[in-house]
Amino acid sequence: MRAGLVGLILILISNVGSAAEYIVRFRGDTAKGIKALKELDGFQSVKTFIPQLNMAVIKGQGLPVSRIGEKSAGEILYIARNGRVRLVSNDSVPTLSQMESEAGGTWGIKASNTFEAWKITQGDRKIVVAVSDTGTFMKHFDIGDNIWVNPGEFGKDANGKDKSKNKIDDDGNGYIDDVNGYNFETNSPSPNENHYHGTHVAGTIGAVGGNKSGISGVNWYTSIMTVKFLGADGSGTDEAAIKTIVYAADNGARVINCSWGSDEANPALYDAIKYAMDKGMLFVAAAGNDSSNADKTPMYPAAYDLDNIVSVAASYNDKGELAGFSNYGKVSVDIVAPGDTIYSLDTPLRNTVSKGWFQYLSGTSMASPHVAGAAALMLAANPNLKWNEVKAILLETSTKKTFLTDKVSSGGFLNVGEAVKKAKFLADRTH
Ligand SMILES: [Ca+2]
Ligand SMILES: [Ca+2]
Ligand SMILES: [Ca+2]
Repeated sequence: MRAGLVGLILILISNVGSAAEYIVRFRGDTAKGIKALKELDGFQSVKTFIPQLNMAVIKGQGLPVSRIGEKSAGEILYIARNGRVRLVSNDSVPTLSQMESEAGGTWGIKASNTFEAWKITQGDRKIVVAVSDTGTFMKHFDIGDNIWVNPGEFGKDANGKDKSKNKIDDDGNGYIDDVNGYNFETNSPSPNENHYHGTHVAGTIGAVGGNKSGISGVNWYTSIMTVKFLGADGSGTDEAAIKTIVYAADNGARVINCSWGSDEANPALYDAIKYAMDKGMLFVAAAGNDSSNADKTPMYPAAYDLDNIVSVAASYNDKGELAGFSNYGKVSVDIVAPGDTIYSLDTPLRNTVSKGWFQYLSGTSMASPHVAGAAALMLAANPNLKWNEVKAILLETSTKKTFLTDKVSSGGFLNVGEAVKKAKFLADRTH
């Protein structure tokens, strides 16, 4: 009896002490917003600010959380939970015996008619694609040349020091030494991989082509900006996810790939994607691996109702038939792309069974980068396209399948060749 009572008291005490994190959006003036925060029951402290979105991340307890679209009339527009999201690849046993050849392409590259696109363009390093994920294994021989280099953090400073290591924010973007992107998991400059998911995604978009080794991504040449926030366990906070999106939009990415999500809608994350839309960035997202109709059981961010989002379902074959794990949805999912048993880059230094340079993974996580890669290739063919034109062409040129009519809004399977042809046609017509 006594021991039980002591246990109960301890539980009560620990509940009193447990603070949660929230993301708050202010109406306008930050000082007024903070004053309003201090009057809130349950508010404890401000942790950090996201100035581009007029947001603060705060600590508190039992604060009222708003849904998307709900805004108060006061200084605090809304309060969101600082929840967590997870990557959406399935656990799979890597198969390393088979090396899919570079010139022959991986099955996903072939099935999505990418060879036709390569007759027009093989990509362009001027086009920057952000990968918001677990990081990129920078030392992989088949990605190194396609890693984004921030021109403002590259070369020598006035004192002859390497700008990428001088501990100075040379380009004044708020981040010190962010030469290849940024690590929002640890708040440090190096977005190097500590998992394997992000490197695999980056490889599908832009593993170096034409180097006669490994594979080719959808783009032989591109610039991968790595914005890391998912950790070694494959999860990360909404706060850090938001920061990856804002960073990418602010620093020149035309496209971002987000192969992660959660079932909880978050108005702050929604607003970050809207901010990216206003900056002209296309947001390509994995539809989710719950075998669900996402119109009824959504996964976010893919299912947010925002025009710059392309939500991607996964196919397991070259006909474009849906993989059993893939989410679908006539309204909220847009297109199908290869996403089962996809061969791409691995991280040899990770401490697991594989330790190889390449591996197979499955998931809508793997389908999404085929579409993000296609968008980058279209922009290489026609850099003047706006995000809404890129999206419209991707959906319109997809190969229509009757069995996909009720599954995704386009009713089609990604056709990179036709999409790039259309992009090039529009470029030629306007010049
Ligand atoms: Ca900087
Ligand atoms: Ca620097
Ligand atoms: Ca290669």
